[in-house]
Amino acid sequence: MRTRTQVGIVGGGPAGLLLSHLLALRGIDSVLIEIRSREYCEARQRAGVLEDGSVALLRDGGLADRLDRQGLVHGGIYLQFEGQRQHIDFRDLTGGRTVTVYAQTEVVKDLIARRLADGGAIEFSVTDTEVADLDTELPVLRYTDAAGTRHEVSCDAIAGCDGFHGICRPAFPSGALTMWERDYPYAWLGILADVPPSTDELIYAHHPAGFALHSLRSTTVSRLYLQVSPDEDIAEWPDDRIWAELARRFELPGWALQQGPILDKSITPMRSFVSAPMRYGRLFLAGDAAHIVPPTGAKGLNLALADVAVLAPALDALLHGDEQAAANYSATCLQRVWRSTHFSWWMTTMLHRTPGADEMEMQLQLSQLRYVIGSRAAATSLAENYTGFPLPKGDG
Ligand code: RFL
Ligand code: PHB
Repeated sequence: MRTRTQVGIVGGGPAGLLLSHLLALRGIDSVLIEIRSREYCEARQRAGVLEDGSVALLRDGGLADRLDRQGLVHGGIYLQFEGQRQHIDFRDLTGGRTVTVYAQTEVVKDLIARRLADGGAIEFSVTDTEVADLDTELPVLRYTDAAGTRHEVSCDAIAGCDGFHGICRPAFPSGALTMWERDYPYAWLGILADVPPSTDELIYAHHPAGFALHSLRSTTVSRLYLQVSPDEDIAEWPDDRIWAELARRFELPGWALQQGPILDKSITPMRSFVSAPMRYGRLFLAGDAAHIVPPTGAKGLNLALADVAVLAPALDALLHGDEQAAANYSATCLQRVWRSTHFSWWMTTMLHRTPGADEMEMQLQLSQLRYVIGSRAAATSLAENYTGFPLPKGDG
């Protein structure tokens, strides 16, 4: 079946879903295709921290009813090392900036519900997705829908929001992309637990046995992470072992980690990756399709949202004959991408134990952690990067 739309969107994660909504607000039609089912997309456990800029973007888009009611505003984080837990006060250091704890699952649920309520075209559970004719003015999106019908959609532009393993980045002609990549020799074992958080704000813990993070999803559900080896077998981690290891890495006199039923358990590899440019002809990449950060700085979701905040007005202008914002799209986004890539790498290498590293790594990390706690300038640098920089202004 042959059809026509203005923007074809590949991928129904936060980037693709928000883009389809921002375009709709500008009166631009899109078709969004997603290989997974709606249920799968809504249940996939990932990030949990939104920068103020991301919250404002969702609020300005009329998407924050539940976020404003259920999101938990945090004015800082704790850094734990050498047996002490130290607070970094974002509000004080940055003139009032905060972050909001609101799970990516909830952002995705809100976006899907809104698009469907507005009559938006989202096709879940598609197969055999292809993009073609990218350097023409009418690129093509092909897919087979859940009922088995093959579709060919002519588009004015295609947005590749299909994550790191998607088809859009590999559709760039060979030689069109430069890629930078770093794999880290550790992974995160993450759990979701049906237990109230044992902390009011996130705890990032440096420990000789490896990094640990205490995050949360609500006042009744906790999210915790342990540094493990990238080839770790999750079967080797029964619940008791996970709780014992978390208790060890967060240990503090007079404080106890509350335990509860584990609802979800998974291992995530850690990678830094940037590909540039984020555009080839009429194909534009956004979010994890173009860049990956290790989760230590809580930047992945925020970067994905920031990309599409730039892309929506750029596509609007392009569709109205003005090429300038589309020409600037990649360079505009990459500024933020590289800042977040550096910050995420810095947080990651300051807090994790490299397997086989000598004692010097530990001493350098502890010196840096003491500096962050002891110097207002160093703490401010962490705070302003963590809470995020203002989004570039859209041009219309
Ligand atoms: P997403 O969320 O990966 O969405 C991409 C969507 O594209 C679909 N897709 C396709 N659809 C159609 N055709 C194809 N050929 C397709 N190929 C793929 C996928 O099914 C998916 O629905 O990318 P997006 O929108 O750019 O959003 C980015 C964020 O999801 C991501 O940056 C963060 O979640 C990263 N991340 C984390 N970030 C944090 O800040 N804190 C975390 O704790 C955290 N945990 C994670 C994460 C990323 C993970 N992945 C990608 C391995 C845990 C995991 C497991
Ligand atoms: C999370 O809540 O999943 C989370 C929070 C902060 C991070 C990474 C993940 O740095």
